Amino acid sequence: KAFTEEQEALVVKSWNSMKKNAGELGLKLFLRVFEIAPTAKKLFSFLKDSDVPLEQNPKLKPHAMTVFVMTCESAVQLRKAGKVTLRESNLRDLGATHFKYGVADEHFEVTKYALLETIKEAIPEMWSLEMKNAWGEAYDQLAAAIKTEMNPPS
Ligand code: HEM
Ligand code: ISQ
Repeated sequence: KAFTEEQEALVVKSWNSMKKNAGELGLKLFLRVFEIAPTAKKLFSFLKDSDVPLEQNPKLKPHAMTVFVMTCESAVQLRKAGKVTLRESNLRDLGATHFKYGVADEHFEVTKYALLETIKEAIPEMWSLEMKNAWGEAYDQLAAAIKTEMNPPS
């Protein structure tokens, strides 16, 4: 499935209007994921061993933004190269990390749903089916790339 220039533009345009609130949105994304899948909290080392409330965890915001930023980058790469082009080593590390912490396919589904809902609520006036599909496709391709590297380390 080809990723079009229009789709890239939809992702980049909406991200540009969201990124000033990136920390806030990232936090919302996390909370939404844990609302749907409370047990996913246990996957994150910095949440498992922490006494401070989730919203005050200093590691959360920078961490939470990565999914937004990387999905946006994925959209740009998909249009330019037709595939997700993280550096080979980075992709391998990402796969290894997610494998190590026990991330499952269902977690990727929940996170996709939460990501799309978070964007919709952040920019209701910009939201459209086309935008949903563009972010969804960029996320799917990125997730697929990570999953292919989710194997026991060799
Ligand atoms: C760590 C990105 C999906 C759970 C990370 C890191 C990045 C990242 C950049 C940091 C890697 C490192 O520290 O070496 C992404 C992207 C995703 C995705 C782009 C989807 C396209 C998921 C999903 C889950 C998940 C679906 C489960 C709900 C984790 C966990 C860690 C992690 C548990 C390790 C946190 C720790 O250090 O304790 N992810 N992730 N990720 N991610 Fe994801
Ligand atoms: C998965 N990996 C890294 C960061 C995340 C933030 C929110 C939801 C899922 C995530």
